[in-house]
Amino acid sequence: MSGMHVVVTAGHVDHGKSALIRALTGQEPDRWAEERRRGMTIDLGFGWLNLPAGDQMAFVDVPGHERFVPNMLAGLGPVPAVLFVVAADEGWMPQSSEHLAVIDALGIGSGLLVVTKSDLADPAAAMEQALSRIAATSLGAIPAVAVSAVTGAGLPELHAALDQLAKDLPEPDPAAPVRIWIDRAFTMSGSGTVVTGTLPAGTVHRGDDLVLAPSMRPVSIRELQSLGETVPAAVGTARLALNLRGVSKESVHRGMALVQAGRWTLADCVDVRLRAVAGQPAEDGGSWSRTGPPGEGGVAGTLPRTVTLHVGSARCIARVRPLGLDVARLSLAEPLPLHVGDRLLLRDPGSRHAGSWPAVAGATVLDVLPPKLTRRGAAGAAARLLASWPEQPDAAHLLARHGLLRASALLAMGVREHPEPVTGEWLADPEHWRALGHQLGEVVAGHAAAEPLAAGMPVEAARAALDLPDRRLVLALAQPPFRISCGLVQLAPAVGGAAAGLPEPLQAAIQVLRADLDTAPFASPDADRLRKLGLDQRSIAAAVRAGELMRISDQVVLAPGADLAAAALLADLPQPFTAAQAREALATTRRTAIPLLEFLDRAGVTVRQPDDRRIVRGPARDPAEPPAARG
Ligand SMILES: Nc1nc2c(ncn2[C@@H]2O[C@H](COP(=O)(O)OP(=O)(O)OP(=O)(O)O)[C@@H](O)[C@H]2O)c(=O)[nH]1
Ligand SMILES: [Mg+2]
Repeated sequence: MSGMHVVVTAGHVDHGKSALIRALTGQEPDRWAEERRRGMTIDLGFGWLNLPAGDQMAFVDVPGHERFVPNMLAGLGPVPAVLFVVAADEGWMPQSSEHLAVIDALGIGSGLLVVTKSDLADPAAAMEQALSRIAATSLGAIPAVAVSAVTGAGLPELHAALDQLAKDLPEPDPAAPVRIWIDRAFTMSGSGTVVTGTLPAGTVHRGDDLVLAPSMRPVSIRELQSLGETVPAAVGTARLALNLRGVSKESVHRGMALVQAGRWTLADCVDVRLRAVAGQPAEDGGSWSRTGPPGEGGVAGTLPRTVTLHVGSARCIARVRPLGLDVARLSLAEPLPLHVGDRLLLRDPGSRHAGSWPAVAGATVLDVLPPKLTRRGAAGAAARLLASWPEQPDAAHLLARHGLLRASALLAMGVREHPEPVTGEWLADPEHWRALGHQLGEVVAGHAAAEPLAAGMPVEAARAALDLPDRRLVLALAQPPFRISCGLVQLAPAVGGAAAGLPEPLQAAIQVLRADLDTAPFASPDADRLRKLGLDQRSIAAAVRAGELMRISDQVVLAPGADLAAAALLADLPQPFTAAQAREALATTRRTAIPLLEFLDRAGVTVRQPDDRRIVRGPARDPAEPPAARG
């Protein structure tokens, strides 16, 4: 099925891109009479050939003239490999720089340099110059071939180089979600609306249902053509013409995309990492300095407030809100089907005047559904978090930011792998989930204190109090000591013992605390937590008397037996040990560690030495009788 590759041309106006495609394929990339009359490409052209090794290579030919930059961008956007063309007689020119900057911004990593018009001038100088410019970009070191479209010199070498390029191209995932950026839409008599585009990865079949972004109306593929042949299915990479059912020609145009339902997020706000782009040398006389190299100010500060955003064959206006040095939030004038990890091109729309070309920056999408930045300091916190993310965030990154996500939402963000759901299709960040469990304890105990006669807190009230999007999350959070009964979150009745004599709300609060201390035995609750659980000094004293809590100091209460557990852990430290070592061994803070050590000193379990270090005394160090086994 596969064995097709798609390559896009790039290079200065008149440098021989279209002539090269003509020479390679025998097909005419300049489809319009006007293009042929003016000897200049205006819109995208196409052609394809059979490679020596049997694969097929399709070409998208872009215009080099500055006036048609949007068409050039629509061509370069969706294609994974380039044929970079420089004419031997003219050498490197302004649009060479511009196209290279676009390639670098989009992160295109595969290609070939073709120095054309080798019949007019020695190609060596142009080749050397071009290769050194290209080396500094995402293309890196690429092979180069000199050709003449007129004499045919170099064409066999070019065929061989294209064959090698095809072999070196990464194999796209046939199971990847489908997104076809539309580059042409037209009607064909008898068959209705036809669109063309590049399928970079994934598989489409005749009869498949897709949705048309951004309207997200469903369309179905009536017929599928690839390189002029009707085919039952196509696997990326492929050039495709799709005959669509369910859509009129008027409602489809370049920049829209056919996407697989449920697999893409229609985003109108994205957080991105910005990158300055190579290949923008000052001697070319352009306005590149606006985005410049990444100086101390970062890229974000150098961008205009409003940019033109390009992705695939689409473009739209976006407002830029810098969050940090190289992280920004973009608000899109029109929504686009995006994934995290997508590469965007940002241009300064203000610099479109004669003699210069637009400043360019690259951006990588980090979040397609970024949370609102309402709290004070939220922008700075977002920038710090996002700065630590890789170019391709995974489920753990996104969950750390969003706390809770449905698996389907994560899939639509472009992330297939995810942890086990906490309930249904809900995924949770582990730390956030623990904090929610904590919070549930507080609201349920608070409810019990406020309404001592109630049998429990209604699940819906708990959901609202925790601001959870689904009541099933409350059910999943209600682990022991909680339980759900008759739509109420209840604390399981205390298991007999001394606590049974305590008032119910106090029992409830103690159970919550003890559940906390079961998982983190030396994380003593702070004043705020005690207050939220409705525990004042009197009720704590009652709990201590009942043997439910252990008072270590005025500020520190732990579960009974915490002192012995601490002694056991401290006995395993190299003796003597410092307070900091003790704090670490107990996984707690100074607020708890110091009073606990002083408590142990007073109890004679530890001995404080003149240098402030301590040793665990006597039997605690006897391996035959570990202290944990006592009491
Ligand atoms: N002598 C010579 N002329 C060439 C060669 N390749 C292209 N040309 C001529 O250069 C001119 C421009 O060629 P095109 O192929 O239209 O250039 P292009 O890069 O497609 O130009 P745009 O699409 O407008 O950016 C035409 O007159 C071609 O005949 C070559 O190898 N040798
Ligand atoms: Mg051309």
